[in-house]
Amino acid sequence: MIETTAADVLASRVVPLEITQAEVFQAVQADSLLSASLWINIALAGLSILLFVYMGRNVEDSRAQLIFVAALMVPLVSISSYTGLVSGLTVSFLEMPPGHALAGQEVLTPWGRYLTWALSTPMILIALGLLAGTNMSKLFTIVVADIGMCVTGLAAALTTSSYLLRWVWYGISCAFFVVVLYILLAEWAQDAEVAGTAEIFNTLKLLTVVLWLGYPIFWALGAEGLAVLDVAITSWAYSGMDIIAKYVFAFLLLRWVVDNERTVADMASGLGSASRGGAAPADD
Ligand code: RET
Repeated sequence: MIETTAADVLASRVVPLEITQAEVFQAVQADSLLSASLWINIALAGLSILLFVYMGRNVEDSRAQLIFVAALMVPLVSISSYTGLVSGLTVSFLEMPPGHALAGQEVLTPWGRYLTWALSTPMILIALGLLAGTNMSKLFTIVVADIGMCVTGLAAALTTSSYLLRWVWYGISCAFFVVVLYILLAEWAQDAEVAGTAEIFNTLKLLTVVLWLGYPIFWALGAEGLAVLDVAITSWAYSGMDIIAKYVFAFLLLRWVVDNERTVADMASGLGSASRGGAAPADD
């Protein structure tokens, strides 16, 4: 008589469907185009950290220091994010649901990206908001909407039960993104005029808006969406956009802050008094 133990059931039903972390790691390393897109970001994030610390060594104004800390967090989160991806820790092979172009196939899903965007993108926005002289309610709104965008984007990537629901999550994420774009383009652009930082703010705003629009486009075209582009090409698209949206962005911002520390220091203190609708300063 053949006895079936719990271990046999586990071995026959569960284990074959699971791919170990070591196998994911090997799969990532075996695709040289894919792994190069990750390693290059680890190297650039490391260099950016050293460069930004050096650039900020003499900054004394507290608002300027806060902008530096927020900007420095971007490559710090990034180096952790990409280390998670190359090691296979934050990458999974997920079976796509019926209706998807790759239905039934295991698609490499770098879900760690979307998770860590929930930490890095608020830092970018906090740095931009401080530059624009935002008030607290706009800063709170944009940061919450941004985290909402990243977390629902993560949900879109991880949903394997229904193809339709993947796109529902995608739609919710886009709705959050509209809030982010509105504050950047309408509210903060006006605040920056009042704060006297409009020129640099407008350059960084343009860079941010154009690049950030690329992320949902590549998600939709990549293997997780319509599967028009393959995994390695999509990964390079994200990595390329990351390089400009994070390291180049932060470098331009910090270089301006170092050269214009007085302007930053002279901005109204606190979050709000420089913007329309903020509390009026007392006369006495
Ligand atoms: C997703 C898919 C769902 C719809 C939308 C997205 C937007 C993502 C964005 C990401 C920006 C990331 C950056 C990372 C830097 O560390 C999640 C791709 C709207 C805008 C700038």
